[in-house]
Amino acid sequence: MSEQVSEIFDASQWKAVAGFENLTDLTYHHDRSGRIARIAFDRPQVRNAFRPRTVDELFAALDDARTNSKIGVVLLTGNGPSAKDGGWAFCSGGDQRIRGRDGYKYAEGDTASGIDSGRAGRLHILEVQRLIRFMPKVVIAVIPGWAAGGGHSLHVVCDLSIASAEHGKFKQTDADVGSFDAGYGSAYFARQVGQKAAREVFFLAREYSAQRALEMGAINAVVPHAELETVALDWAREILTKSPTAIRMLKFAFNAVDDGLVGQQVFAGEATRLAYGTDEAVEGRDSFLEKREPDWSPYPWQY
Ligand code: S0N
Repeated sequence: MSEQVSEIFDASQWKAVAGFENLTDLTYHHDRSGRIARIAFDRPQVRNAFRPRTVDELFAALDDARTNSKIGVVLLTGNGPSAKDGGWAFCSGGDQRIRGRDGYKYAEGDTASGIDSGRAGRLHILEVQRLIRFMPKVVIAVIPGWAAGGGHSLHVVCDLSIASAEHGKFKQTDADVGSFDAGYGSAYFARQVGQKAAREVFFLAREYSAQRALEMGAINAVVPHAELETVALDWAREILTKSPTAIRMLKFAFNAVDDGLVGQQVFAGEATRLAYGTDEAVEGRDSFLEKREPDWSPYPWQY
C-alpha cells in the first residue's frame, strides 16, 4: 500500500511511480490498473504554491503520463491539509517569496547541474499549461481547497474541474500581486464563463465558493470534501470506458477553435494519423515504393 500523502487520499487505490522517488514538491501515483495518473502538489504549508523546481517536477510527471500509452486520465490535485493551520489548497500559483524582476528563482541545489543562467528566471508554468492543453488524455483538476493566481489558471486549462464543497475556493489574485496570465488563464477563462464574469474575477480579485464557481460554469461538479478523490476516480474510470480515439479527436476539436493554427495543426496531425490507417493511404505509399502510378479507383469521391 502507498504512503498516505493527503488526508483524503485512499492509499489502497494507488502505487507510487517508479523512477520518481526523488520528487520533493509533488507526489506522483498510478492507480492499480495503471490507467489513471494522480499528480499532486505537495507544498501544503504554502497553499501548494509552485517554485521552479515544482514546475520542473510537474512537467516531468505530466510528460511521463502523456507518453504512457496505458494512461488515459490524469488527476491533478493538491495534497493537504497544511500542518500549520489545517488549510487546503489545489494550488496558489507562483511562490511569491522567490519572485524576482525577471521571473521565479531556483534555489541552490534545485538543479543537478547548478543554476544555469539560461534557466535562471523562469515562467515555465506556461509550458505545463501547453502540455495539459495538448496531451491526448483527459486532465481533471481535483480541487480540495484554494485555486488562486497561477493555480486558478491551471484549473482553467484542465479539461474538467471537480471541487470540494467545504474547502474549494477560487480567487484570481493576479492583479493584487502585479502578475498576469494574459493567455489561457484569462482569455480562455472568458470563453468558459463569459466576458463579464471573467473581468469581474480578474478586476475585483474576490473570493468565490465552489458552488458559485459551478454556477458560473467555471467547474463541472461540487462534491463533499471526503468524497472528492473517490468521485474523481469514478469520473476517470467512466472516461476510460470510452473510445480513446474519439476522446482524443474531441479534445483537440474543442481546443482547435481557440488555438488558431496550432490548434488546427494538432487536430490535423491526428486526422493524418487516422488517414494513414486507410487502404487509400497505403496505396499512395505502395505506389511510390513500387515505382508505379497509384490506383485510386477503389476509392470514391464521397459526398
Ligand atoms: C491562496 C490564498 C488566497 C489563501 O489564503 P489563506 O487561506 O488566508 O492562507 P494564507 O495565510 O494567505 O497562506 C498560508 C501560507 O501560505 C503562504 N502562501 C500562500 N500562497 C503563497 C504563494 N503564492 N507564494 C508564497 N507563499 C504563499 C502564505 O504566505 C502563508 O504563509 P505563512 O503561514 O508563512 O504566513 C492566499 O494565500 C493568497 O492570496 N496567496 C497568494 C496567491 C498569489 O498571488 N499567487 C501568485 C499569482 N501569480 C502567479 O501565480 C503567477 C504565475 C506565473 O508564473 C505565470 C507567469 C506568466 C503567465 C502566467 C502565469 C500564470 O500561470 O498565472
